[in-house]
Amino acid sequence: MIPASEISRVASLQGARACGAAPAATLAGCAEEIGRILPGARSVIVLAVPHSRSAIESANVQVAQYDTIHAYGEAARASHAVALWLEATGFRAVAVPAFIPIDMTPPRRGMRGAVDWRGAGVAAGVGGYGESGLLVTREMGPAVRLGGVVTDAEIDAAGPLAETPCTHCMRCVEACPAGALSGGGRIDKRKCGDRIFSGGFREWRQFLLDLLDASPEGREAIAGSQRSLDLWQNFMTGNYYYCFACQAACPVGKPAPSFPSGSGG
Ligand code: B12
Ligand code: SF4
Ligand code: SF4
Repeated sequence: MIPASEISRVASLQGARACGAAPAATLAGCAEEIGRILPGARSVIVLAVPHSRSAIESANVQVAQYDTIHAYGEAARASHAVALWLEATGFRAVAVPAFIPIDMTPPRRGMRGAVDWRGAGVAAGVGGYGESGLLVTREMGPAVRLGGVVTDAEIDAAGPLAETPCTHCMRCVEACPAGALSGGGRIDKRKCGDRIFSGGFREWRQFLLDLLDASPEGREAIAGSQRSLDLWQNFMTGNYYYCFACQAACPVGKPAPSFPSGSGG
C-alpha cells in the first residue's frame, strides 16, 4: 500500500497542486477502458494543475489559450513523472492523456475520455461537482486542468470530500455566453462545443468543404484568408478553446482582491 502523500510529493514537483487516488473499481463508467489500458489496474490517480486565473479572466482569449497549453503540459509532465516513479518503485503504471490524444472513433468521437477525470477526481476527493458540471477544488476552484495515472498499485485513498466546495451561487450558469448551462451539471454539449471549438474540427471541416466548392480563384482567396491563418495557428499551437467563462466566473478559490496601500480598505 502506497501512501497518497508520496504520490502527491512526486506530482507536486511537476506543478500539480492537488492530487488524490480512487480505487479503480469505484469508476464503473470507465472500467472497461481502464482494464484495456492496464489489466489488473487497482487505482486511478488524479492530479490537478492550476490555471492562471488572471489569464482565463482576460478579455484577450489568446492569453487564456496560452495558459491552457502550459497547464496541459504540466498535467502531462506530472502524470508522466508519477507513472515513472511508480514503475521504479516496482508497480505498473500508465499516464493517461488529460485530453488529446482522445478516441475519435464512433460513438465517442472525442466526446468521452478514456478516463472521466472529473468523475475520478470527485471519487478521489480532489474536489466536488459544481453546478457547472466542472470539478471544483477547494484551493483553486474549477480553474484547473486534470490528468492522472492508472496503476496496479494500491494507494491509501482518502475517499470523496464530505461536501462539494461549490457554493451553488450560479455565477457559472449566468456567465455562459452560449446558454449551454442550466445548473446541476447539465450541459448542452453542442452549444458549448460551437462556442469553444470555433477554431476546431467543425470549422476545419467547413473550411475544407468551402475550399472544395470554390472556384480556382476562390480557393486562392480561402487558402490565404484570415480563417486559414487562424486555423494554421491553432494547429501549430495545439490549442483551439475559445471560452473559459464558466471556469473564470467561479468565486471558489479566487484570491481575495488586493487594494493598493492607502486606499483605506
Ligand atoms: C468531451 C469533453 C468536453 C465536451 C463535453 C463535456 C461533458 N460534459 O462531457 C465539451 C466540448 C462540451 C467540453 C467543454 C468544456 N470542457 Co471539457 N472535456 C471533455 C473530456 C475530453 C471528456 C469528458 C467526458 O468523458 N465526458 C463524458 C461523460 C464523463 O460526461 P457526462 O456524460 O456529462 O457525465 C458527467 C455527469 O454525469 C456528471 N455528474 C454525475 N453526477 C453528478 C452530480 C452532480 C451534482 C453534477 C453537477 C454532475 C454529475 O459526472 C460526469 C462527469 O464526471 C474531458 C477530459 C476527460 N478525459 O475527462 C474534458 C474536461 C471535462 N473539460 C474541461 C474543461 C475545462 C472544459 C471547458 C471549460 C472548455 C475549456 N475552455 O477548456 C468546457 C466546460 C464545459 C462544462 N461546464 O462542463 C476539463 C474540466 C476541468 C474541471 N475543473 O472539471 C476536463 C477534465 C479536461 C482536463 N483534462 O482538465 N468538454
Ligand atoms: S466553456 Fe463557455 S460555452 Fe462552454 S459551458 Fe463554459 S461558459 Fe458555456
Ligand atoms: S460559480 Fe458558483 S455555482 Fe458555479 S461551480 Fe462555482 S460556486 Fe458552484
